[in-house]
Amino acid sequence: MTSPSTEYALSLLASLADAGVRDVVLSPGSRSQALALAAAEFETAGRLSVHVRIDERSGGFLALGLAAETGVPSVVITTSGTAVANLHPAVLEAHHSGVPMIVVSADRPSEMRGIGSNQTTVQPGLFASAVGWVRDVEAPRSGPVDHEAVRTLAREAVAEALGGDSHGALGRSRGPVQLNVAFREPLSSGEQSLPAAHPAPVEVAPSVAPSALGVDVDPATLVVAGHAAGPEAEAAARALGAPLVAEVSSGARFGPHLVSSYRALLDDADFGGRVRRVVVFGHPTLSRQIPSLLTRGGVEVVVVRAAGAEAYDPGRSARVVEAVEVDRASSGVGSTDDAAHRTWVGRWVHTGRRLLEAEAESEDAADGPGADGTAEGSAGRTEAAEQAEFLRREVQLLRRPVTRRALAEALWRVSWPHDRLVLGASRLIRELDQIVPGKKIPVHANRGLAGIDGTIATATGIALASQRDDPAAGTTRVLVGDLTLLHDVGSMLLGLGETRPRLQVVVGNDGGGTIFDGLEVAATASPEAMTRVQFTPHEVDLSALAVAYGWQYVEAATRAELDQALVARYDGPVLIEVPLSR
Ligand SMILES: Cc1ncc(C[n+]2csc(CCOP(=O)(O)OP(=O)(O)O)c2C)c(N)n1
Ligand SMILES: [Mg+2]
Repeated sequence: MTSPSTEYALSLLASLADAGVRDVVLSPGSRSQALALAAAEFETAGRLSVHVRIDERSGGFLALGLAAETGVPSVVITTSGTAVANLHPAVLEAHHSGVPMIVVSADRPSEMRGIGSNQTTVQPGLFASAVGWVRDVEAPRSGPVDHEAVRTLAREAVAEALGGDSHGALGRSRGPVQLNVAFREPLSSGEQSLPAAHPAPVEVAPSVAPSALGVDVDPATLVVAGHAAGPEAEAAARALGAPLVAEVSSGARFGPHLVSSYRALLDDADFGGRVRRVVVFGHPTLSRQIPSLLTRGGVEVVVVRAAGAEAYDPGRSARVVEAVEVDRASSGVGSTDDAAHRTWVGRWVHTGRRLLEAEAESEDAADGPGADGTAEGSAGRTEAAEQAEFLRREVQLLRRPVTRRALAEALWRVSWPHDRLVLGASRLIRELDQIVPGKKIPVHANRGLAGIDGTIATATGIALASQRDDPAAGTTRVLVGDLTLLHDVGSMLLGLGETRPRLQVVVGNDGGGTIFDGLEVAATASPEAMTRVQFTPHEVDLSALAVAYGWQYVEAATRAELDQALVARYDGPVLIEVPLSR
């Protein structure tokens, strides 16, 4: 005997899979049992990938990572009550970073709401304005399921998560939606017969024409690529003849127009001071120089709407457009203008590069005796002696403790286009942003709200999706601070039967949140108070955590150990701890 709950759950999951959904994340619960058991059947039939997590907070961020990597809405199923609320951080991040996600929350039927029933609260609307579409579905009754109606509902959920309307036109940004489904007893039945597959993935396409942007040296133009700007930003910089300031997770940090050491240049009157027009792609969050430039008088700002819900417009005066098309017709590209463009771009690129090299040399020099390789008294030495001296210095360097800069450089150096790099919030992403050169590699980060939460789960989702979909996929490496790791340590829990990804969690452990040491108030506040309430010190044994969760563990205290740890082969996930000084 089957039950209306199970019939409905089967119809809903079949419809979501037909509409293009590939990943379902779920956590155990009673009210959601019909959905969970149906999901297991769809996985056995090869029609959905199912991921099980005990903690809905991990489940929510796992769904976010899966969707961030695939671009396809992931489904996350929860039981009723606080279980739903545990998705809130991931839902907010998805809203602000424009990642498509479908929350399917199981609920009590209407007759059990509002009377103090166990595990029952007001679930529809729980996420307030963070979800663009909410449906509260009445508990299925006995009798045949209206498959057509369920199919329409599922397609609508997918289209809305992708930022489209039911006609497939892109109307708003991508993001999370909520389908609240009530279930009445009996909550499921063991008998499951799967509806046939009728795949018809929902597709949405932009319906607006791109705005034209003239190619002129006057106004002097700069392209800014914030988080998730994508390669369009790099192409636009070339087409406009403009320097490119690209944050490390922009997906546009490459190409001949890329500017290194952009903070220093933006602060300089001779560079940043000359900018008269800025074209912004993505969501810049990593420096104070960019918002300050965008709010300066006399600077025209064009913002190409990014994936997240809010357009980035710190000066509240930008021209916000859906896309830009560079209008070459109005320019003299190829004639005198071209030389002017080359000069404008060339100064930024070359000066930026020189600044970066100078910084690297001064860090090397400050990095301990014998590090700078000064060739004092080298005159008259034999070539063999010089070579021996060089090797000695190299070995010394490799034995030296890892600095933040060395950590950032090492991670960037070992990552390739088939790998994934995920950057946690806090100091280390800024370190990378300041020093790593251009390289076309996939970099993820939760920059919608820049929370330190959910980073391990997000990275797990990225690793699982990339390694399933691409047989040549490499390693996913996530770089986090110690507090960021500890905040999401529960996401290291991979239950029996769950896929164990090729994931390296690289944790720069400085014993607390050193980002707060850089706050202005740190200069005058009581050091004890700063340590207690901002730095929040701890002495957690990270190797013991790794053991507890069944992960491999490596400590990489020197540069040689770090290089080795990053390229070693592991069977499953590994925690690589890098001690850093406060
Ligand atoms: C959920 C959440 N809570 C609090 C913060 C504020 N916050 C930003 S960075 C940070 C400390 C991070 O410390 P750690 O991960 O050790 O990095 P470090 O700065 O030491 O490199 C905190 C608490 C946040 N971004 N997100
Ligand atoms: Mg720290």
